[in-house]
Amino acid sequence: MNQRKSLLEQIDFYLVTDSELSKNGTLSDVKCAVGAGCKIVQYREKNKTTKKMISEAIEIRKICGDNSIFLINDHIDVAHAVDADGVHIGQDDMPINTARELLGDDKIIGLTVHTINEAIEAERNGADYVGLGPIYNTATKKDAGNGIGPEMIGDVKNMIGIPIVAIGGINKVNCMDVIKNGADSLVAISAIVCSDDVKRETNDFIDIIQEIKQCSI
Ligand code: TZP
Ligand code: MG
Repeated sequence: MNQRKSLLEQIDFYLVTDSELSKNGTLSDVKCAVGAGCKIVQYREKNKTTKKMISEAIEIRKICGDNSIFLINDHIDVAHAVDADGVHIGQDDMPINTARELLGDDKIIGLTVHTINEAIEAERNGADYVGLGPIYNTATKKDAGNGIGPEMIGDVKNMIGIPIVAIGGINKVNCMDVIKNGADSLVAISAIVCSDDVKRETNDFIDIIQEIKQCSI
């Protein structure tokens, strides 16, 4: 396993950017989260030009450096252009085997799943991790559907061996249940990018996640 993929085993808090919700701007959010120890960053932009995404992604790649994994949401071309560590794609994006052919075996591919069967299929098709959600109802992604509940994390965990990243409606209170149910990592978009102090919030999430993981060893 290459060095970037082995870093995947250590992830706890996972930053997904959202420039439309961000209070202080995406680059500031990434700097603060990485400064707090966040080991994985996904650049997720829904309404920017490819040119703009490439210029921001180049900056984010520098901030992530050697310590944090840097992934691009959806845009395989942008990931390739900036030599990101990989991509995160959804069920309706490019098929995972096509993405793998384009990116090669060394790159990380995360796939969004909503059900046990999708998770099994994701692992079978070579995903390096799954993003499972929405765990709770969320206003951040309009078409996310209803929350599937934290118990689903355990059900999926029983069936696959790759890391599970939980997403959707997660905050500093309910994140405890998310980790207790077996998530390896979690995303909290609005709870982080809408806060006044992204570094402190990220730190808090990392502390809570680490504490619960320690208890369950
Ligand atoms: N995918 C499933 S839910 C979601 C995405 C991108 C949004 C999560 O945002 P929040 O603010 O953490 O609920
Ligand atoms: Mg997508």
